[in-house]
Amino acid sequence: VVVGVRMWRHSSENMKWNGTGSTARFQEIILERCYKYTQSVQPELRGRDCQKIREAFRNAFISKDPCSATEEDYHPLMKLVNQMVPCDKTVFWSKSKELAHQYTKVQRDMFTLEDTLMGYIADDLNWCGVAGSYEMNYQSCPHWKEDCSNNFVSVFWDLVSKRFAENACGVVQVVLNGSISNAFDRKSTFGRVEVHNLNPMKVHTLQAWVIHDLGKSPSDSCSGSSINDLRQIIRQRNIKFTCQDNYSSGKFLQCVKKPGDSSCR
Ligand code: N1C
Repeated sequence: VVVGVRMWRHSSENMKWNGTGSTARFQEIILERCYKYTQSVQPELRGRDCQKIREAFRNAFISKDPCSATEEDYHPLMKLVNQMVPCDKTVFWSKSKELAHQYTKVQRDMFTLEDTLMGYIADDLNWCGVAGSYEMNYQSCPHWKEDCSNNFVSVFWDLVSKRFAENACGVVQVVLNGSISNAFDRKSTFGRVEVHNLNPMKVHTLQAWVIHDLGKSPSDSCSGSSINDLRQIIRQRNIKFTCQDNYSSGKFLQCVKKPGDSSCR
């Protein structure tokens, strides 16, 4: 009976959050991705110690209150990874992740955040611990809206997005989704974090590409009010702004995937 009560208490403790739990095999995935990235994706990072990176990642959140994450928790991890992207090669995106990734896959020298080691390792994963325990919580993690915004996953993406933007230089690009009503959203990570952390001393121009999904009617464009918001914010920051609708190489990528579409002929 005692054992039963304990187990029940244990699992109810882990079920308390409203978000999805940690990704199964989180630790192994981190290590596998780190090896793959440093050995074959960007061999320039060959010197990075993946065991140490995994340990620093784990130490950032293990045994801590899952709703009290701070940037400082991730500083040891950031120090270990520390990667620069060459000027003119940064690609931001918002609500257009797949397209942006297709683009950098073909245009091998361009980088989205997921083409850097930190983004590559964490992409699509979920993680949280349990206060005072060395376990991860695979049952549930804090939901950003329903539980707390200072959870470890949100704080991680805000921090790495901020650093990614701070480090950008030259001409930088953003792929925006013209099939939604606000291609630029002030509340997105791009609008809330990245735009405000571009360094005008280093970033000359922001080039926006507004891409519509094939078959969907366009809902926003360079002349729409959301892009106008972005234009104003960027110009106020003394950075040049350009915008192009249905950028032809983005179009090309869509057509490679869906060659039968009428707009591809
Ligand atoms: O909120 P968003 O898009 O505008 O964020 C995208 C923007 C990109 O330019 C990236 O540099 O911010 C960076 N970024 C990621 O790279 C990333 N990978 C995975 C931000 N968030 C990222 N995620 C997860 O997707 C994360 O959980 C975050 O909350 C979502 C944001 O996706 P979005 O709204 O399409």
